[in-house]
Amino acid sequence: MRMRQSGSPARITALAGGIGGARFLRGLIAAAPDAEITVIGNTGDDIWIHGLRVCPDLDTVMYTLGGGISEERGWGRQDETFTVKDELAAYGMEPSWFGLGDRDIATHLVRTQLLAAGYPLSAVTEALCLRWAPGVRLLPMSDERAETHVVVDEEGGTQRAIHFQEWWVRHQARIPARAFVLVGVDDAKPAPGVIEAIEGADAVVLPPSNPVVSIGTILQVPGIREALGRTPAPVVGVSPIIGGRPVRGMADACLTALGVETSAAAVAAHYGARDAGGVLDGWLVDDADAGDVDTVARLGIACEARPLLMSTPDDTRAIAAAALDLAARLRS
Ligand code: FO1
Repeated sequence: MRMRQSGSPARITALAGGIGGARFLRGLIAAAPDAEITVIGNTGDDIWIHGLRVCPDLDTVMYTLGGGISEERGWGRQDETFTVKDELAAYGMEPSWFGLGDRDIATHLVRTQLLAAGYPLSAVTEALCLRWAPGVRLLPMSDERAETHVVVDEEGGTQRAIHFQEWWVRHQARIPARAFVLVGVDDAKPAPGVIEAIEGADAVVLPPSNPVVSIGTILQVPGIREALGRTPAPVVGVSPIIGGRPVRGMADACLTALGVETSAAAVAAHYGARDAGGVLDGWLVDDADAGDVDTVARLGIACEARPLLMSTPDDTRAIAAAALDLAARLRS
């Protein structure tokens, strides 16, 4: 593995979803300040709202690392107002359940205009990042549209698919998901630079993002799972489940929909060991799940227990450093 003087890997690639993933990335930058970090962002949450293209997970990474995030919400901008949202509601415009902030709308106006001008999402994301300078290269998983829809029960025993955002925001994931469908994924390709970032990395990290609708979505883009299977870089993940519960968000509702137990070991098994056709070489679990270490190790995944709560920036840096340390030991 190419290492910098500071001992951190030279090139790190991370697959990231929204809030938990973005917070972890702040720690990753602190743990490897002179590494080149590429983030492959989930775009399955993307949605057209009032004629604007909204990319929640790309924006959460960009705002969080760029210093513009609303810390209390974990999404959207700090110092935000919702005047336009209220005006749209006054006209009776739906959906009214999705909160577009006034500052945030500027991002979507820029993105929508650049997309309309014919620029691919990867170029648009690069342009938006010129302002925010997140300190990483942020790539969408694909330039093609692939949106997560959720199959839910309807009255009368039929089922229908609703956009992920409607399930997540309007229904707070409280109606059971029968399946997740990534609409358009068959025609989606990895965005430019994505495969190279995986194959050319010295370490690949899976942050504690939602393993189903964030990391799992990225792994569905044709070519990405295969690239993870063949990269010489060790692939180390951080469990998003601590003590049988997700730290935030509704990963449990997502895992249940797939019939996967909400546990650190079950998520590792769900990702699979690389030498068994999966994607993981290493897996960090919280001390609360130290009892899972042997189970995970028997899957062929190196597993270590340590505190995983990202309570402070220094805690987060230490978690990221532990992931990089495990990767370095797996590589040597
Ligand atoms: N999440 C909510 O719970 N309520 C909202 O009204 C909401 C609006 C919103 C607007 C822009 C954006 O980028 C994200 C937004 N989110 C909202 C969060 C979003 O649903 C999730 O962050 C991701 O899709 C899942 O990671």
